[in-house]
Amino acid sequence: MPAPRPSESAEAARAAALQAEFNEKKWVWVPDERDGYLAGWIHKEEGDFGQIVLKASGEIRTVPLYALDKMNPPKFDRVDDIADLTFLNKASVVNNLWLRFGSGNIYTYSGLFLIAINPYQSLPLYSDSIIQQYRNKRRDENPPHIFAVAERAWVNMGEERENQSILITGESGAGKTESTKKVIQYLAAIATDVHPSHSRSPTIGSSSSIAALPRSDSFRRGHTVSPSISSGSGSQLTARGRLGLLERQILQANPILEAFGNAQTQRNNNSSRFGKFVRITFAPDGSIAGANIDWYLLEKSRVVVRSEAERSFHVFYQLMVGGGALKETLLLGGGVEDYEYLNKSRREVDGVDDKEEWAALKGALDTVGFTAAEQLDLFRIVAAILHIGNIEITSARTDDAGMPDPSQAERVCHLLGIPVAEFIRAVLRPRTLAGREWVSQARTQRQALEELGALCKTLYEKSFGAIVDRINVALDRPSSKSTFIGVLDIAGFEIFEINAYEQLLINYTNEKLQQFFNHHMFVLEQEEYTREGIKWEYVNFGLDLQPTIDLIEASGNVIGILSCLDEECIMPRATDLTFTNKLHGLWAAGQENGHPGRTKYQPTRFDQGFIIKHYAAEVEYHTTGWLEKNKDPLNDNLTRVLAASSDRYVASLFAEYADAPTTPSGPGGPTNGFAAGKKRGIKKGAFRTVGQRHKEQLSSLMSQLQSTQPHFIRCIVPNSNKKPGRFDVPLVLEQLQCNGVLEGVRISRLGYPNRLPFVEFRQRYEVLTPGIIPRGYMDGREACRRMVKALELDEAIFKIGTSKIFFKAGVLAELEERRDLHLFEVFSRLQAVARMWT
Ligand code: AD9
Ligand code: MG
Repeated sequence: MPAPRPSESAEAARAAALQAEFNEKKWVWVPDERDGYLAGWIHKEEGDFGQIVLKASGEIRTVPLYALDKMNPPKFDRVDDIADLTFLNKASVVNNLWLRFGSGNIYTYSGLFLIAINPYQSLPLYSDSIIQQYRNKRRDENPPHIFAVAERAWVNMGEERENQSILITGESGAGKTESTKKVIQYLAAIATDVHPSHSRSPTIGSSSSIAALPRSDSFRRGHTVSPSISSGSGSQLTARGRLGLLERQILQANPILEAFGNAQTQRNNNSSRFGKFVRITFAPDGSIAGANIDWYLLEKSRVVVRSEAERSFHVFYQLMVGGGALKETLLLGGGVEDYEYLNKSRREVDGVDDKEEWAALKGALDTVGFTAAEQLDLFRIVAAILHIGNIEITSARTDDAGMPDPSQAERVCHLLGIPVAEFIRAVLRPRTLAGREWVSQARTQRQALEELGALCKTLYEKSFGAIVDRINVALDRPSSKSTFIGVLDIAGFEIFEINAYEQLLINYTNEKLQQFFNHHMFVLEQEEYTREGIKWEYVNFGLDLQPTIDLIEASGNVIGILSCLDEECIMPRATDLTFTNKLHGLWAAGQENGHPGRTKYQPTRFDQGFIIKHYAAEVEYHTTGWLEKNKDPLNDNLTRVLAASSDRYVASLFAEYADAPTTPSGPGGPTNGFAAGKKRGIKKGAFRTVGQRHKEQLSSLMSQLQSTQPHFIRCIVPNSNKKPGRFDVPLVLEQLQCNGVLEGVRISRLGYPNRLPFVEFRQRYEVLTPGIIPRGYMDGREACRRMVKALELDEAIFKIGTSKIFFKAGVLAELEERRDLHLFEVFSRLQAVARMWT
């Protein structure tokens, strides 16, 4: 055996010294309100309590023993994969992330997860040479990285001809969208790299096409806290023209989506206010064949209201600042301050030039292939919304709403291609059924304003949907031979001060995604154990989450929360309160008839609401406004006017209402388009509730995901100030709980989380069993068997497979300690010998 190099032996000595110091005391993690956990050692144990000396301060604390977590030996510091820790507890998980983050490693594996911590600064991690470093490499050949995940998806797709998905979740501002861009950047680079001839761009040919790839906007701006708004991705690319048209179009779809779907919020200057699933399809030769985008839950209410510190969607400001002559066509005089829907809250974002972003948006629309007329359609809707916001509604005699100056409505109607008189009537005096008579019913000022707000939300959402459809027309080239890699960028679990219907839908989504993860992990574990010929008897932990899911989505014999809400939406005189009481009643009945979700529900005692036990936490929901939020918000007087618009685009947005009944109707009063649709059996799809639509979309997403090999990325916000270098332990812990990383750790502990190939086990621990393994060749399995016997390990804490040995949590720590003790003795003896010679 070659003698170790000096640096190696120095390193080994340092490690041994650390371990020796570690062995002197019983190290533990002590929970601490401010810092999460503090390192300390047990000074004394008395009954159920321990006296702990804190390492940093020397302070002594008395802590119940159950609250303490064991510390991993120093050998495990900064491990690439948290699953390799021998003590798998919350404190060790977060400590490892903290240590790594402190040394510039924002990526860490935790079993099947890649954890990505937002660095809030430009790190040199995404260059051309880094892409090359990850090409054709296995996960364990490189430090953890998002490129390694993309690489694996790509390789698996090629080798197994199986679709892949990459599921990215996290809190707002955690870096999901940046991560999505990096995955797509990597895939576009390698697909072009592998098949440069495929690209249709004439300038292609250089093998280093990666050099032309976009950096994230924040990097381009070279500023940590600066928001990354749409333009960056791809604009450099276009300028250099290295990639083929299709690849450029795919990358340029993003700035369009971000202009219309992102906004500045308190947590993120470029916050996505919708979820998306982007599938990149590949031809059998590995070249990009097309792409397709699905979207979820656009926060359309933002066009009307938002907190004072936030903005509406970027496009409004871009158009107002950059629109130039187009503004005249759209009758937009003045500036942002002149529009009610923009001037009540923040107007600018630090470091963002809306004019520049406007140019980037126009460039992206051109690249993707939106014609001038199509672009005008989109901006006409944006302008119409601004004009609607400026319509003045007054309260005249009695309580009736009035519109003293119709000129504003005229502008709106001009842009939307609808007759002014009908529009005004639909807003101020819609016709409704009273008994058997059709009558015009006057609206109050508030009702009329709400109707206008609802109109803007619907217009915006429908137009957003049309934009995505149009992008798909440009990019989607389905073919039976292609396979895809889908990237899901969707908001993670949310627990706010007040949790509303939106939170229920997003948390329901995350519950399903977590179940998908648990199930996937279960299947993989089972496969591994079967491969290794090991018996195990766990229950499928994929099923753990089913009761909560049933509670929310069940329909048919037993009904869940969403169906209950749907039913209540067609009941005359129903209110949020009657809905809540009905839910409570269902739950009470469920206790008797055994509703699968009964243990996961609880009525709240004082507020109008209920509590759901999610995997992440118990969340209290307030049901105020749920009926309205779930219903079609527009009265059908208005939708019919819009469906009959002389403008082709506007009419197409409302086409589903075109064959709605010719008379406004419904038993429930003025705003019951939904009820009317239900009652009269209007063509399917016309009046789906928000809950129904989401349930269907989610189920379609889930079945797509189930046909893929999934990869999981969890993004983490390290602090609430968007600052580099700060790591707030309690904040990170909360996220690890909500995003399923700790759930993954929990289920891995049910099995034998640490596994070593026979060779590795023998190499490291053979020193502890001298003379047990004879010289010369010995079968790895047999060697392991002899070693564990000599080590006197309890049968219950290990399993020997066909190529690996599996351990329960904590066993490796003990072996490390024994190994160190042994090496220390050997070392002392050697030193004694050395002294004799000098
Ligand atoms: V939201 O739910 O859409 O509000 P995301 O998408 O999770 O949120 P986003 O990707 O937009 O967050 O990241 C927020 C900001 O963090 C970016 O604008 C960057 O300034 C910053 N960021 C995120 N990831 C990285 C990174 N890998 N390197 C540098 C980053 N900066
Ligand atoms: Mg985002």
